[in-house]
Amino acid sequence: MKNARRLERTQPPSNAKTRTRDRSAEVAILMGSDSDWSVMAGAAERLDALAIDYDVHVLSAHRAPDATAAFAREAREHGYRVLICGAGAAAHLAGTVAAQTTLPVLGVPLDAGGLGGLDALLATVQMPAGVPVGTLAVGRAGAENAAILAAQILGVVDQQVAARLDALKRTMARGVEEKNRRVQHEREARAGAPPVAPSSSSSAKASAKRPL
Ligand code: AIR
Repeated sequence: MKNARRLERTQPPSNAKTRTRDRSAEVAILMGSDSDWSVMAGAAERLDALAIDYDVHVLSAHRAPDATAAFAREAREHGYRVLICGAGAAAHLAGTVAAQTTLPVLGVPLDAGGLGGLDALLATVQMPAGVPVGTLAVGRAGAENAAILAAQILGVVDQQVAARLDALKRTMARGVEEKNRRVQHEREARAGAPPVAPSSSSSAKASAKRPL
């Protein structure tokens, strides 16, 4: 029952791309376990939004070392251009993939419990000279940024992807402007409001909700 619940929560949703090799996905999202999906879905969502084709595979540097090495060795001839690897704990997936390919490898350290993701961060980022892994932040932000960085790599030569990335930047900037407008309105509304008569309980509440 416990396992069933865990799978329900973490299984790639039915719209996740798990294509066969005859499709032309440019990005592969690799994960050390299906339990990583709830976070790595962030990469898939960003790639969807940027209209970039991708595959998703579970591979493991430790539990399936031969399949992992074979995938990495054949990735270029299968048409992939960027490999995103998310793993937790002793997260050697990105490193072992990078050892077998000259494609850019982006590593996403995940918090698999225990050390809050610091274990995975160190395992992913501390690569020896000669075998780079572009390491992103721990967790969801890292997964999303890996997708955006993959798009930026593709966007060096793909003008359509570059244009979608420009649009993303504009959308983010508009979002910040909107947040700033809201903060300024709240401040103005507070400044214009009549002062509240102090009482012991209301002053405690007021200090808990200090104006911005
Ligand atoms: N993992 C799997 N093989 C090697 C590693 N490092 C990681 C997975 C997951 C964690 O171990 O990436 O984050 C726990 O996996 P599971 O399958 O036990 O849930």
